[in-house]
Amino acid sequence: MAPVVCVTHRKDVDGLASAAILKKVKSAKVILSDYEEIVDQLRNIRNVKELFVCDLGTNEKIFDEFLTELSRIAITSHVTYVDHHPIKDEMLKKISKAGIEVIHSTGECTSVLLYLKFKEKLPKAAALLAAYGAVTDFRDAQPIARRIIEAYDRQFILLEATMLSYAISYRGRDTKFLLKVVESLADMRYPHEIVNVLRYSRLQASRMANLLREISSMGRRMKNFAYMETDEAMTGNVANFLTGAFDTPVGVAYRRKAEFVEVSLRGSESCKHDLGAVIAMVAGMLGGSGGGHPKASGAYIPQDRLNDFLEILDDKLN
Ligand SMILES: [Mn+2]
Repeated sequence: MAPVVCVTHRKDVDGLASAAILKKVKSAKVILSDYEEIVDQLRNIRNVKELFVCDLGTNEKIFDEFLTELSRIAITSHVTYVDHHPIKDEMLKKISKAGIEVIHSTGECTSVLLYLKFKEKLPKAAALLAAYGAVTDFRDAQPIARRIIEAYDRQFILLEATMLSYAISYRGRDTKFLLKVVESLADMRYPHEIVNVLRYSRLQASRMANLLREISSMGRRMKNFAYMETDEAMTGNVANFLTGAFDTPVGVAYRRKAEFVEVSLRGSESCKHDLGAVIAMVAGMLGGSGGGHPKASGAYIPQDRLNDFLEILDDKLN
């Protein structure tokens, strides 16, 4: 096992940019992860000098095992947990108490937090990595991210970050591609220069365009939100489109998987609810699990409770 390991969120630019920063500063070996994989992956980690866990919020369902594994690794290694997802104070305290270094803020995104920590050891261009993460995580108006972005051409950053985000959406399960992206970012290559990023981002753009055409005919409306079933992995985007197409404060998109449905919620500016808190409660009531941010959250709901889910959610969003 490599001396320094970084376990990071596979699904978005912030996670990959965080990994690239650690690859640059620490030559970290990168393990791509998500909420379903994380505990098993941590279980297999031993004999490392340092471990970084990045951009992976935890939830009630996995927290105990998550903490057990981090604590085990922390006995012999320096473990750092870097994240920006909302988390209960008591959970953060438990992580700290286990001897784990915690870098957490709900303001700035993970790549910005890591950039700040290692700024002295990074080339100047690494600020762009933090900027990409901030833009695609909607954290670009935060004070530090804003200052970083101001120093560059804003449109260049938006273009590069979005291109990367689209390519990742298109090939989100292609670990080989994602690791190549991390490596190239660590070499300070711009996203448009990375193999296949341009091509995949264009394909993703066509997919988005088709989806936009589809949404107004396939979406449905409850009293307090619009919803739609989709085969697309990008349920978050579909949820977002729904708020626009139906002019509702909340959009809900779901995708069927084995015995559950994967649900994404997105809130528009006019959404007055904390969607992370609402979905955690509703999912819990139905034997599923969920959580996230006030305007972007997600859940797993047992398939046979889908109709109940829609009804209860409509009620809670009233
Ligand atoms: Mn993030």
